[in-house]
Parts: sequence; C-alpha cells; structure tokens
Amino acid sequence: MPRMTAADAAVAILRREGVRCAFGLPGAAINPFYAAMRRDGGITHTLARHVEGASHMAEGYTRARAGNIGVCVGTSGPAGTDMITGLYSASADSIPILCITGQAPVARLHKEDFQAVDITAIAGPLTKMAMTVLEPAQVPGAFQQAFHLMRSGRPGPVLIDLPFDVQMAEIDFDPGTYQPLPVYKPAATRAQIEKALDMLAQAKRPIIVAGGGIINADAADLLTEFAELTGIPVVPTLMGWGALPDDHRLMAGMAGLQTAHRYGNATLLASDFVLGIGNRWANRHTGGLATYTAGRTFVHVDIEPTQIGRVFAPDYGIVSDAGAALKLFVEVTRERESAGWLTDRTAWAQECRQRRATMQRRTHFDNVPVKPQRVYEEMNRAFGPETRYVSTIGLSQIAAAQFLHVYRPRHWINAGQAGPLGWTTPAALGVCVADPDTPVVALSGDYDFQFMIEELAVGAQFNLPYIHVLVNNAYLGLIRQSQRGFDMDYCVQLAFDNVNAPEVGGYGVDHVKVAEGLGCKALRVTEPGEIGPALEEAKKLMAEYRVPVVVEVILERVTNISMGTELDNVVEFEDLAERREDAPTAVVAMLD
Ligand SMILES: Cc1ncc(C[n+]2csc(CCOP(=O)(O)OP(=O)(O)O)c2C)c(N)n1
Ligand SMILES: [Mg+2]
Repeated sequence: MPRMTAADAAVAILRREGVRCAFGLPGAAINPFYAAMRRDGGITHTLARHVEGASHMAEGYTRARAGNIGVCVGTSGPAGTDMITGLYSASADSIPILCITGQAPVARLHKEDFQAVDITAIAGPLTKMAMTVLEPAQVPGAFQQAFHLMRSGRPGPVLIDLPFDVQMAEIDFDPGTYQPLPVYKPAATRAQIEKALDMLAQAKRPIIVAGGGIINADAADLLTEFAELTGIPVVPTLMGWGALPDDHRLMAGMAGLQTAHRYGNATLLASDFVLGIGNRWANRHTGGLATYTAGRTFVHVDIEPTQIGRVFAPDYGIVSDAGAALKLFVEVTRERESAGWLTDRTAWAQECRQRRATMQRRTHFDNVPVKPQRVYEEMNRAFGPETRYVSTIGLSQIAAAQFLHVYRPRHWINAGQAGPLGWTTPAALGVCVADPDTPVVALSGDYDFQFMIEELAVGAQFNLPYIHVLVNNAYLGLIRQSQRGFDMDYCVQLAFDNVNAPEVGGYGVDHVKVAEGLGCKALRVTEPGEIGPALEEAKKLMAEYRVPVVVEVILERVTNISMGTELDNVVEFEDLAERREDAPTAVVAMLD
C-alpha cells in the first residue's frame, strides 16, 4: 500500500476529483499542504493578495463552468475567518467551493494556540460540511465526502480544516483505486410532471420563473426547448438570467423590486400561473407576497426538499433536479403535442412581447456628468453575446440588470443573495482562470471597486486580462438612495479633494493611479461620447498587455435607479423610452 502524508493524500484526491487549480495564500500552518501541492505539480495556484479574495476567486471559478469546483486555501486563524464571506455568498447562491484551512496541532487546539480558532464552528451554518480532521487516516474520507456533498442535492460549499500534525502524518492510501462517491440528485417522477402539466393546462396566462438551479443543472437548453414547445414566456430570476437568451422571443423580462424590467413585472402581474423551476422566491424578486401571489397558481420545482414551502406554500411542489424535471417536462409535453393536447399560447406570448416592445426605460442621455443609463447603452454596443459579465451589488449592479443584455448561461455572474462589496474583482479573476478564452467584463461602483482593489495586482501578476467598468458617483449610491426614506444623506459620501489628483475634480480616490500602481491599465472618461472609444481602447490594451484594464466613467453624483417595495409600486425616476432612439440598444423582440 502506498504510504504518504495525509496532505499528499488530500492533494491526490483533489486531482482525482478533477481539481486543476487553487486560489489561496500560504501560512505556516498550511505549509505541509502547499508542500504536497508542490510535489504533485498538477494544481496551478493563483496567489491572492487577500484571503477573502481567494474565496471569491474560487466562487468565480465555479460559477463560470458547469462541473467546476473552486478551491481556496489559507492558513489557520485569520485566513479561515477571512474566507467566511466567500463561504456565505457561495452557500447563499448554491455554489460549491472547497475551502481548505490549516490549523494548530491537535494537542494544542484547546490551549489557545497561536492562530488557533474554531473555524468549523464559525463556518458551520454556511457550509454543507465543516470539519476539523483530527485523525490523519480520516483525511481521505473527509475529502471524498466533501466532493460528494458539494455535488449532491442543492450544491454548496464545504470547509476542511487540517491541523498541522494531521497534514504531516503518514498514512496508507492508494490514489490509484480512489473512486469519487456517487452524486445524489433527486429526480421528478412522471406522475409528478404529468400533474404539473395538467395544472398548467388549466391556466390562461402561464409563465415559467427560471432560477439559478437551471444553470447549476446545466439545463438551459432544456428550458429553452420546453418554453418553445409550450410557447410559454419565461421570467428568469437574477440567478437564472442567461438561461434563455435575452433576444429570445419568449424572454419576458426579469421581475423584482430592483434588478427587474418594467415589462417583466407587468407580465408577472398579468399571469395566472407560475411554474418556478430551480428558484427560491427571493424577497427582492417577489416583493410583498400578497401582491406576488394574488390570483396565481404556483408549481414549485426545487432540488432541496425543504425549499418547497419555505417562502410560501405553492399549490404543488416537486423535489427534483431542474435538469431531470425539465427532461421529463419536455418528454411528456412532446407526447401531449403528438396527441393534439397542447394549448395554443400564441396570443398570451404576443401580449407579453407587446409589453416588452413598449415598456422600455430610457438609456440615451447626453448629459455631462454622465448618467449611468448611458454607460450600459455603450456597453451593449461594445460587448457582444459572447461576453461574460461579473458584478456584485449597488446601483451599478441594479442598473446593469435593468439595461445590459445576457445571452448565455453563466454569462451573468453575480453574488445574488449575499452581495458582498469587493466581490467583483476577485470573482472576475476566478472567471478568467476558469475560461481564459471568453471576454470577461466586470462592473463595479466606486465603493465595490475600492474593497479588495489589491486583487488587481493578482490579475497583473498572473496575466488574467479582463475589462473592469467602474462607474464612479463618489457615493455609496444604493445606500444614499435608500436613505431618502430617512430623509438623510449620512455617511455615504466618498468624495473629497485628493491633494495628489486635482484632476479627479473632488471625486476622491484616483482610481486610474491606483490601478496603474497595481500593474493594470486604466482609462478615465467624463463625457458620454468618450465611453464607446474607451471601451474599444480597453480591448486593445487588454490584448496587448494581458492585464486587467479599468475603464472609469465619472458619473453624475446623484441618479436614482428604479426600485420599489412591491412589484406594482416600482418608482421610475427618469423619463421612460418613448421612441426607439431613447433606448437604442434595447432588445425589443420583434412582433410576429
Ligand atoms: C460588505 C458590505 N457592506 C455593506 C454593504 C451595503 N451596501 C450595498 S451597496 C453599497 C454601496 C455601494 O456603493 P458603490 O459600490 O459605489 O455602488 P453604487 O451604489 O454607488 O453604484 C453598500 C454600502 C454590502 N453590500 N456589503
Ligand atoms: Mg458609488
């Protein structure tokens, strides 16, 4: 039987489970694991500048491609606590990442040893398993179980904490005969799908709410096929955005309080039946439940049994992987089609398209300072359907969801539930590692950008080129807007006179200088007409220098973005589009 350190066994298992890269940073307590990675030689390591950054890189890496599992590694104590935010946003969005931490030796865990912290207790609520492995011979089993859990049911993160002496101890382990455990994914039965379709057949104005579970299940094609077969319009959630291309005739728009379209909300409110697949009725999607549910029948399909009924009781619930359910939905619908049982949905779908064609928000403003809406219009022009967008939170992200276009699954990569500021830069780097061939465009407000700004150096060091659009209003814009309800503008201003950079005109931080100082390229624009050329220039710089390129747009300080507290009370602060020229890049499905 081969003998090796438990750390070597752990690395051997990572390799057999398909891991090819890791994000992290070493410290004394995790050095044996780093030594094992070095001996193995098959795992590419990206050295983060902040451990939280490593955890978000792992998330970006997972989110970019079906089957990926991002791995982040750190030492004992603060490295583990720094990665807690990554574990939170991963678990909130059902994203598997494996977090590996070093730990003090077993015999000293209870002695308040240097950097010994009970990380498994801290990570417990955020993970599917958090384990300090106390017995070296348990290490293989812990890793095997970790991959089984991350991939089974509702995906999510795992933390494995390895005391120094456990990593160093020699064990018997045969990597050659190691087998990943089978993955458990519940699947709908035929009877369940038939019942759901029977209920659907009763509806006059049905929609499909398509959640991130469809993307996790890699089932976007099946969703499209099912929507086309039945002719039913699709309302993607923020996490499901891209499952159906934005220019599809059945794309009915997103619904919600913030990251939503006017026509999406209107269509949801006009519907009488909602088939939710792989979604979790997030509160910023539903708004008040009375408005959301009134007069509608709900069927909810979710992989996690305890999600059914969590937010409200659906009329019928099915526990199933989204892909397995959609496969059967397609199969049974085809049979019903051949039997001539399908209801014609043309008029309803046409009505939804009509809303889409007429209920656009205006993007074309020529104002200086630039209005944010114009930035997204220029981005729509500059970036094609192959682009992957990465963003986290803020007015910047909300407006992006209202105005940008996404055409493919995993091309809108967003920390939807947790929304941690600072997520965008490291997540974008993780996406670049996962898929160096697809153009990546990150989008940040100035505050999100300033959190974890040091990670730009990782992109420069490891040649991870992407374009980072930075919309600078020198404000914690989303919080400024929400403070209107308190009649205050308090502790949300980022503007100051920068003694080194009078040219930033009182907007505070000179992002161009900081980005350049970190080894990236950066451009700043102040006029709407300069945005398009700057984005083109950024593409060239990115290709030439192979580093992140920041395009900063100086915005007007105060722009309120459409939002509300109920689907039927979203406040519009700007003019709406009345003519095609008001929203020239909007995808308006052409009426048949
Ligand atoms: C770690 C963390 N702290 C606080 C918040 C609350 N928060 C959400 S958006 C926001 C302001 C974001 O400002 P900026 O990135 O400049 O985007 P803008 O809204 O101005 O476009 C804050 C403080 C958060 N999401 N994450
Ligand atoms: Mg801002």
